[in-house]
Amino acid sequence: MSTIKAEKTAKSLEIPFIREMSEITQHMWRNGWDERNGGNVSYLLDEAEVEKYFDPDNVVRVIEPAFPVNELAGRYFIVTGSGKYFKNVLQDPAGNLGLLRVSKDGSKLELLWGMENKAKPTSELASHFMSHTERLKADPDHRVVIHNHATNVLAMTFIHDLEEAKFTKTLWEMCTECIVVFPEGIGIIPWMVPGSNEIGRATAEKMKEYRSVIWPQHGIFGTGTSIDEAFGLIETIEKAAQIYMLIAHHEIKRRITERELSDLAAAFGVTPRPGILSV
Ligand code: 2HA
Ligand code: ZN
Repeated sequence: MSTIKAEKTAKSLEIPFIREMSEITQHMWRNGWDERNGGNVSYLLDEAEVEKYFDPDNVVRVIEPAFPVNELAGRYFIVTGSGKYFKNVLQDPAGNLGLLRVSKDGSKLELLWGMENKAKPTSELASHFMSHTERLKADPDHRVVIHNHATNVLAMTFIHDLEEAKFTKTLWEMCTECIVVFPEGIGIIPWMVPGSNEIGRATAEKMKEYRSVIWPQHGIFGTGTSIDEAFGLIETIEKAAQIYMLIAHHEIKRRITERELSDLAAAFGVTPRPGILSV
């Protein structure tokens, strides 16, 4: 890397939201969840936070989205680039990430920083933006959508019933903390071609009720009010799926019972999704 490029990278990493995006993508890659260009992240930013570091009038490129984004008009996002490798974000944030604003009329994306060398926003932008729209309706503090190929979640979709209630119950039974972290359960869509508006709509439909959605034989979407929350949710689901994959072929001698799950929920003040536990 040239000295100028290294200095530019160091400077952009001083900006908190660029550092967060660069570090979380690196963590996911190290976890083995983002082989090659797998995975994408989008983070809704406060206008005031962006304006601390960037001139909102300095639009470097205008990008046409493949779908209307009226409901997010005027909002700022930092997103990963299409075809970009999570492995590389930390060493070159400006080449792998982009800071975008949805235009006032919702018809265009205005690039304010990054996506150098004509890079485009993530191929899953439809799923991200449509999910942001639904999650914001459910929770005004919502900010982050993360998609990755969490290994054991993916593996589990080959051997477990994909009915949401059954899948959720199994995950709750795998680790004591699960029912507390995702009492609303997990959404699951059918297998679909990724990168399309259709999968975006199906994912967002689930986001009305769930903060996480599984794409069978592909990966997971997790959302939250911060990078930590969205990532922590995926980590917890992936850990439960890992335990399932470790024990699935063994004789089970002890389970967390439905009564214990119910006691846990009561102790932590969460309401488990109705229709999953029978006590
Ligand atoms: O290429 O993970 O779903 C990024 C993806 C597509
Ligand atoms: Zn993917």
